[in-house]
Amino acid sequence: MSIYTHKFLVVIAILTMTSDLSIEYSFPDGFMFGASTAAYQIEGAWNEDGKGESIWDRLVHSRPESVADGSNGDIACDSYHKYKEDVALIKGLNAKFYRFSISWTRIAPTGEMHKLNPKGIEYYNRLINEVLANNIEPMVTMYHWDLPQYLQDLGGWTNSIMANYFEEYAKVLFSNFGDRVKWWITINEPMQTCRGYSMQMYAPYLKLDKTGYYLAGHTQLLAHSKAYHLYNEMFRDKQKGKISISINANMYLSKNGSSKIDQDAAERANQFELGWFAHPIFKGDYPPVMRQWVDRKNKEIGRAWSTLPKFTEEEIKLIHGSADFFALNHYTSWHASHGKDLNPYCNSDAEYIGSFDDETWMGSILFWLKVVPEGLHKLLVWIKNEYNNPPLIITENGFVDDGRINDLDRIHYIKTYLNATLQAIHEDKCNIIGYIYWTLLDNFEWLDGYGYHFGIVSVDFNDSKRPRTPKASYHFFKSVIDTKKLDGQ
Ligand code: PNW
Repeated sequence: MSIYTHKFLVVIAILTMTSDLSIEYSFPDGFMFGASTAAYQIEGAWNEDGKGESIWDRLVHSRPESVADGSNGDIACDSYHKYKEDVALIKGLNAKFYRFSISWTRIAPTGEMHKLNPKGIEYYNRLINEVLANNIEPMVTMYHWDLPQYLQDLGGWTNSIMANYFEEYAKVLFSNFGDRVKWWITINEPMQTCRGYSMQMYAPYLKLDKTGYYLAGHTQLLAHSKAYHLYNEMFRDKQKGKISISINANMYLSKNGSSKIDQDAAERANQFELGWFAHPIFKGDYPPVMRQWVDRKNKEIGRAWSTLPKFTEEEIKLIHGSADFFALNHYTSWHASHGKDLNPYCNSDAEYIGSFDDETWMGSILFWLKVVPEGLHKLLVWIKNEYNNPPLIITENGFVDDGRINDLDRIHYIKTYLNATLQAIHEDKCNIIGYIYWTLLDNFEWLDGYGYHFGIVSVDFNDSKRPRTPKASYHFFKSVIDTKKLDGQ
């Protein structure tokens, strides 16, 4: 990027900061800013240095038509080779955190832990050391959707044995990297994993309806809690890190504000998404409304058992309390009203109709992503009240566009969502300790391919060198981190 382009973007970023926000709060001292990536979306080198085949490798190679532009992550941002540039970009932001994920099949090509791949371990050692050498804290996601294909052949997350495999994998990660990694996320967005088993939204691209959906969720909760307890028993005293699981959730707002039936529908939707994973961890067992409604739905169709599996008393205790902080991934809000919806995004067991037709909500190029910062504010207060105000890090939040460098809509999104965060901190005393933007780099956006970009840094995918160019939003985000304010004063 020429020096002129750079200056131009800085000017744009600063002009955009001129505040249209009514009250100007500051981020507290020690507030942790960062940016996030995921292995399959950026690394490339899909079969290099002994890496095994993951469910994403299998899907994109065997069914390329399942990805919008027929593309794949074989090369992606080539971060496997260019990781130092990625770390330098985090450094340039003055961010405290780099959240990235580890590719399970680099560590263990089949997922079997007695057959490790030393070169994979070396790669993450190099990456972690580079991060630390730049005074950045690594936050490591153990699983961001790239299950070893071999484990999928055993049934993947629908087989409860996966919890044992995950615990062994976690042990290898704690043993090899835990001396330097102090922030762990076991699983990224368990609900989205389940959508890969129920509605072909991701790999392994299965259509197992509610049975696969709830089973995959159940196993992931068990896997998460096993990793958490393993850390407590074998590593915590020495390594002194923190562990959580990144739970994603829309905020559902009642469509007809004061209508009780719609308010109940919105509350149900929140319990069926966020509560599905947060309730077992922060309160114990599945949300009562979820248990009741799913069991009743099964009865209605004459099934003698429930598709929502049951935890034993012992499992409930193990899962309860298995997070050191609340890790929230949040992008958008929807309206909910009572009724039956055919939209597969809306869980039909919960009987709510999801909509996003509010003309005051700015849209994006993805139908599901609307700009609703007040939804984040409400969600943060909902979490505070529901789970007794846990320390919370927003581990993902981001906006999608066509990849333009002068990304004013992204600046608007970040600014208004950070303003909502500041309101929750200062007006509602929500215990929010960090914000990690999704994502550092434009990358492989799963089944949407390369036409949809969330990055604050652009990557030229037509150039084999994959050059990176910071966008206006990068400069804007940096000035927020530097000043701790949204108005740049
Ligand atoms: C996240 N929704 O997924 C993932 O963690 C990222 O890997 C991904 O690139 C990013 O968001 C953008 O899609 C989500 O429908 C996908 O609300 C969909 C939703 C939320 C998160």
